[in-house]
Amino acid sequence: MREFGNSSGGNDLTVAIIASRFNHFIVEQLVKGAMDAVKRHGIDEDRQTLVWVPGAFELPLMADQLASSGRYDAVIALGAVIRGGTPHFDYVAGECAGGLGRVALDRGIPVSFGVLTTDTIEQALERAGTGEGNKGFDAAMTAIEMVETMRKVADYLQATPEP
Ligand code: INI
Repeated sequence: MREFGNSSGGNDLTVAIIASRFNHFIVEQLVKGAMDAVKRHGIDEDRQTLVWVPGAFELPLMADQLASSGRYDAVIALGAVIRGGTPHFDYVAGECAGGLGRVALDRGIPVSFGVLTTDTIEQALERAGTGEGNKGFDAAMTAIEMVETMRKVADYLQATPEP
């Protein structure tokens, strides 16, 4: 039995963080969390790029531009879509999630979904706290883990003949 995906290391990653300015006071906490995770992995600052876009709806297009450049191992997308009693929520959140997923599949690199989708500002703040309770931190950890695991699986597939 072969197992992949149970370790992390690797500080040779190049990552892009994209963040939406909408609900900036929440998203800036997610950015801090993501940068904390990236730093804990020992990824140098010159291997990190941070790009701000107007809202969560714009995240997929920016993710696609960065992912298609071939310069990044992963993209970490951060935002906060808060329902606030408007149907706009469903359109923005749906397009954002679907678009980011499509970029990952089209471009073949991890694009992690660090976009809060909540009913209230309070719920969003709870998920943008320090340390463990920060979805930006989680999204960055997920992206890093996926790069590491995809590399290992690629190495394995290349080195091993089909049975
Ligand atoms: N963008 C967000 O990131 N969060 C929201 O909660 C939000 N709401 O509620 O409308 C939001 N709207 C803006 C949207 O992302 C686009 O920037 C805008 O529609 C222009 O394309």
